[in-house]
Amino acid sequence: MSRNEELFERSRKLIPGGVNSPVRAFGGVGGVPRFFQRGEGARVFDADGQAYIDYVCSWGPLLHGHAHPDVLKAVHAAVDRGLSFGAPTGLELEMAETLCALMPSLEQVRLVSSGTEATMSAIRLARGFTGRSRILKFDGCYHGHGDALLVKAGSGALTFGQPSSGGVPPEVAALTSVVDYNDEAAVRRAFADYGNEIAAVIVEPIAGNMNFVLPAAGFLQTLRELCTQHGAVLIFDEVMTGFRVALGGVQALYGIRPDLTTLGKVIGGGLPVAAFGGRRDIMGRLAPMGPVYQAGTLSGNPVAVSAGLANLRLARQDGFYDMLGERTREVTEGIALRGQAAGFPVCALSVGGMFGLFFRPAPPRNLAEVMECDRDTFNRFFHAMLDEGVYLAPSAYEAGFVSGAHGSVEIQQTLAAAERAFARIKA
Ligand code: KE4
Repeated sequence: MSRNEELFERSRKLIPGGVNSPVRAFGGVGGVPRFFQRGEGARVFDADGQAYIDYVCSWGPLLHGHAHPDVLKAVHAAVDRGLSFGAPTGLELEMAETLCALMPSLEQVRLVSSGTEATMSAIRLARGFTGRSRILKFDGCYHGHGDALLVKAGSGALTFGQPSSGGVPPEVAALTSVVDYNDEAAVRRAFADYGNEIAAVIVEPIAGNMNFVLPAAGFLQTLRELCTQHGAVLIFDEVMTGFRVALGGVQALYGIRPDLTTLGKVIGGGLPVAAFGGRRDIMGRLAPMGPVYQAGTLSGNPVAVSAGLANLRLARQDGFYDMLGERTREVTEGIALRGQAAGFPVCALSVGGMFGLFFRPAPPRNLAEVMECDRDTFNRFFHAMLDEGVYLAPSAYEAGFVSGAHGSVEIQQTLAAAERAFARIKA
């Protein structure tokens, strides 16, 4: 029995599914999850000492790879000054100044400890600000596990084929309307039918929880116009895309100004930092200034914020995103070409350091088209790549990530591994 199998067997006795987050259990791909014990640059090392080139990057945060010396140095310096104070620190101010400088739609921002907290708080704030209750979200988008948003969520729930979660009261789910991503007509109908009830529209402006789906031309602009017209709050959930696809996130790429934005992952550099922010008149309704309560013992934790600040400093280096986008395109398009050459209908799409690999002839435009991907072939490819020392996201419904530590050596090794993997699954 391998060490991974032994650890998994023991973990399942004490931790539901043996994991602390469902997608890690390999339920979507089968087999034994790898228990990692060390990460270094573009690589992770499992309990058996096996090395993998990592295309999950902790689901996005590790923009510069594992254990980047600048990030570790910042964390060590912070740790030596104490772990937490439950009081304001200058580091949180520095993080607020950095986020507001990099993302102009953020007039004010509040730090929290997870993307779920960020979206849950943004929803409550939008409801408090508008005095309305209805939320509009998109099928296949995942915004964390807050009750109001676990209605046809993507990511883990989709992977397990249960698009809505147990334990969410029907009364709560009834307040969340779900329409297809990129379906402008459906959004217009929703606003025509109950526009004056809608507190907020929340959207992944590039969807990364039903693999990787781009907004259709004009889609985000339409959301912006309809929200403005009906007094609804437009929330861009950039927990995954923020500082991942571009320095200013998707909102910078498409020139759309949301009313609120949620952030996470990259801004914590691998430690628990997330945030929500936006229009001052909306943020001003938050306690202690206004009636909408939101709080957190470890919000703005100085050690975690130090990691995030170091991560963002590295991201501001000239040309970083051009380089990252180029490398991501090279590796993902290279994999797709090798799949096509082996006779598989594989295609790839990427923006910045985030990508999708699809076992279908063309990139999907919504959840229904994502579900047409050949999941069985993906799963066989996933395991063949794992055997070749390449760690892809363990689900056909997740996006992948490249870091600044993925250099030409890692890219060439990945492409050679893909060639062998396609040959193996073809046989
Ligand atoms: P967390 O609560 O997991 O920090 O963030 C929730 C969240 C919110 N919004 C978006 C757009 C997200 O992608 C996420 C979390 N993403 C998943 C990856 N599909 C995290 C991985 C996991 O659930 O283990």
